[in-house]
Amino acid sequence: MILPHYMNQINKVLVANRGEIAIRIMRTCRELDIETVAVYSEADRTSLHVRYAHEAYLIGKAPSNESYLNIEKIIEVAKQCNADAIHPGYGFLSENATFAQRCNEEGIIFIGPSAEVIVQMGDKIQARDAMKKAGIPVVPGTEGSIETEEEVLAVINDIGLPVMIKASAGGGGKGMRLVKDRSEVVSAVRAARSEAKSAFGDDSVYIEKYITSPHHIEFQILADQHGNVVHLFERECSIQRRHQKMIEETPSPLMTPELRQEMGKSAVEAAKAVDYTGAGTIEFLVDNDLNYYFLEMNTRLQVEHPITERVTGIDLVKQQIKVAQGEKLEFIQEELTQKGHSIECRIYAEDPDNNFMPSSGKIYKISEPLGLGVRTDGYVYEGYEIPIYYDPMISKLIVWGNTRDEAIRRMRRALYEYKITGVKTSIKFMERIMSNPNFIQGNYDTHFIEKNQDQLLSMQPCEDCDDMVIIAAFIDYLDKLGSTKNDKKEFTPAQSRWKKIPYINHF
Ligand code: MV4
Repeated sequence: MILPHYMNQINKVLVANRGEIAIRIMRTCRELDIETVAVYSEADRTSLHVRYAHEAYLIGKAPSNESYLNIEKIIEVAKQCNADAIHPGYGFLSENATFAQRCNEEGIIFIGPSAEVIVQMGDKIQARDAMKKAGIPVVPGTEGSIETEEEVLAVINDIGLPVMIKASAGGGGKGMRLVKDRSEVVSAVRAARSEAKSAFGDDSVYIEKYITSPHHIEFQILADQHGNVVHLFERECSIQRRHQKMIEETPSPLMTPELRQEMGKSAVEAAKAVDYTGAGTIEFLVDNDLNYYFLEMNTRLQVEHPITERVTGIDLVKQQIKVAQGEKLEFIQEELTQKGHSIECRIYAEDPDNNFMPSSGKIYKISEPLGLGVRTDGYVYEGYEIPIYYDPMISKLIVWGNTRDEAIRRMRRALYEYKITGVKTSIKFMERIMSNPNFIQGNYDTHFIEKNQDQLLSMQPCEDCDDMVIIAAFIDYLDKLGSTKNDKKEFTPAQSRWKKIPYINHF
């Protein structure tokens, strides 16, 4: 397509990331006839994103601060290979304002929002104040940061206990302390401050009323450079463990059409209030009475974006690229609908039966699910050794169904088909969640994993049966191979007793 002169056509994108998201971004680039450039660390020489890209450049040693976080090295590669734009993916430099700024200075399009809005939303106190000014509901609490113990006690007099002390530079649960009693104030503030200081180099903190058992519901938004903003509905992200999301779904089982409309309107207003551009997410806490409160804004493409893509039919990476090169959004709010139901399970290389310990090693066999309504976004292959340096998430399994019930059944079927040997994975833990009565009823909040841990962590005696069946079949296959010269010996399929035993995931 030929763009008007004032727009910058993107012809080559450098993807400043690795793993599944690097490949996810490059897939859309290929569909748009955009050339792709991979960067990789010494630990990623054999990674799939390197092979998938049109060009690939080594940028440093395995630790991310010597490679995927090396701003100047990445900019240097982008200039050398004439990339028009950089897509940062999620994590690494995706919410780094300095990086966005450096791209601008070098005339490289940063596929994301402005450096200014990254700074503003990265500071939770500033974000909160901006949203409050714009009339978006925020959790009752302080305006600005708090300095003294007296200030904290005065706020507690005002809003009551319990409260949360939160780091302004925080997010994802770091630098956060719950205060249930006035006697805990001093130690909680001190702990939050020192954690924030060492993690972010900024020890400012603020206070919010503690919302008991909230839902974490976020809205996807898209904004162009011409003032148009739409939302692409919600994602229910309450199923998490230690601030690590495990399962996301859309629509949220908690949502009503009225609440969706109201929260969607708030999400669009939030984006407009800060002149946001690109794809972003407005996170809300929703309490049991369906009151909702702005929590944080994520200024990046998120891990869980595929479920939104599946129900809206919109390629979010394609839209990011289009608005980054100055195009107008090609749809209005009224044209967007949610069709059916989508669920994502994050597959981690970790052992759910050993306190979710990361499980590194070589992938021996992998067989991914296929069939109607199934998508996997991954990057590992047989023989690949998962590096210890990065996130243990190895793939995302995304399903779609006409109804929530159909989506859950399809997810159970797809998890059953998913076979990975060589490393431990969270697949069987996901199977248990998909069979949990509370999950099936849509009856869950951010405390789901703790509340259901007895059922979720109990080892089902027959869960390993499928592995046994595979081993039996493999032995049988070897036996068959060894007897090919003897044509008379017939191949008899392995008979499994284990298959006859009913177990939780037999449906
Ligand atoms: C809260 C909260 C309750 N009340 N704030 C955790 C991550 C950080 N981004 C904000 N978090 C929370 N903030 C108030 N005022 C409960 C949480 C929280 C949580 C939020 C979203 C998803 C999972 C969570 C798990 C525990 C606590």
